[in-house]
Amino acid sequence: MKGWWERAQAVMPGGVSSPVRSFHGVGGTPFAAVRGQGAYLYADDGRAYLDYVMSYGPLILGHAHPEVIGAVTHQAALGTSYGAPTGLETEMAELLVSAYPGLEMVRLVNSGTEATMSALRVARAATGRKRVIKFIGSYHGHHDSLLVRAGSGAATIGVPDSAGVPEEMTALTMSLPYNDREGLAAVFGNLGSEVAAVIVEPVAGNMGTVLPEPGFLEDLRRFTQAAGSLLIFDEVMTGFRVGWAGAAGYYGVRPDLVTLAKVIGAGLPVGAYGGKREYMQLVAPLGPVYQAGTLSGNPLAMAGGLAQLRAIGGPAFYPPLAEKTAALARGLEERGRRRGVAVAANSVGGMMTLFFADRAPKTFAEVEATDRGRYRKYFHGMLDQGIFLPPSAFETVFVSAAHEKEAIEHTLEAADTVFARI
Ligand code: KE4
Repeated sequence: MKGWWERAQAVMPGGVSSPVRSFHGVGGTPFAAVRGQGAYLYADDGRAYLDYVMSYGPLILGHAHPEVIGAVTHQAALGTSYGAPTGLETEMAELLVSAYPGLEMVRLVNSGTEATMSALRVARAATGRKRVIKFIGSYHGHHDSLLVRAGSGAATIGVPDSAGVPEEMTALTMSLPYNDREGLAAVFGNLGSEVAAVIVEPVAGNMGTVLPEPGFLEDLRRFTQAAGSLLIFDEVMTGFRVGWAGAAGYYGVRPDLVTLAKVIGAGLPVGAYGGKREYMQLVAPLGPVYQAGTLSGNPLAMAGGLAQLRAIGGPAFYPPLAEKTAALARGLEERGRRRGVAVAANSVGGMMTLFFADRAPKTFAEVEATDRGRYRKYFHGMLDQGIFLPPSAFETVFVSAAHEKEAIEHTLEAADTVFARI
């Protein structure tokens, strides 16, 4: 589409429907995508990119997986939305309950933002408390309470605390450094009885991939339990990405509430929040916590998500994906260091990030201290070689089942060329 970027910028803020897509974090002009197939994304100028953004997480089987497309196409012919309960959403809810540790009841919504916003409301209603704790550099969607010292696009464009959010809305939100076990102990020592919930990305993915230090998640479980606060695992990104039972299953720590999205919708708008029955029974129409959505449980999203989850099939899908992802991470580290470039990677399940630093960051402050100028050069060097990485040092690389070993090898060779000149 000739002059599409000028036209887009004329009628949409930054020309995009979500800020990170604007390349604001790396400079340059984004391409317009027209088709996805397997591990490849096709631009309107005909270029094919080996894709490691993968719609920021949902496409764990790759673009346009035949079973997903078949299910969505079939469902579309039956209608796009009914405004009435469907068997599809029950099947989705039953699948999530069967897969996720401690999940007894779930509500489907249309995005990760809706899921975390609603989970927070349930936690505040369940405890009768107001304060919440989040972690600096984590992103839980763009609702007021949690758009505080946020990661992802907010950090990318330098607005971790958004304009337009009254301080009254964030006064009840405390932010701690990720992995800060001492800080956590201190806050719970002083204010534990006032804390409604801690919301955490059990693997941080919105400051690049940052892993929980041993004991961090266990401390969160222990402190919240002792204080009568709820522990919310925001698994919008890690759910069905690091394992069939999410990060809760992977690390063996069970939250009170969990939020999911991305993979469970296979690229269609979806989110979910849920947990113990005692909490979810507070949600309307059963209880006093109001939450609703015109398109919640949408049949197309349910059909696509169910097809993807059924094609994944269960826990056995993840070890090969994790090994492929770890091989990419190790290979990038080896080639960067061989070229004298300080690089370090974090990787778990089908997600990873290469940081331009001597060692892999454990907090947002350490991510901020990485060489983001070099990341920009790396991003564009790889893009010139037909490899599309996240256009921000605060995002995560997603590997899918469609990324063959040859594609990983090609990526490593391309990176070697780029490391040699940045
Ligand atoms: P959405 O409202 O974008 O569906 O989900 C918000 C959200 C909540 N929790 C976690 C852990 C998330 O990673 C996200 C969204 N992830 C970003 C990627 N870093 C979305 C990309 C974008 O904003 O365009």
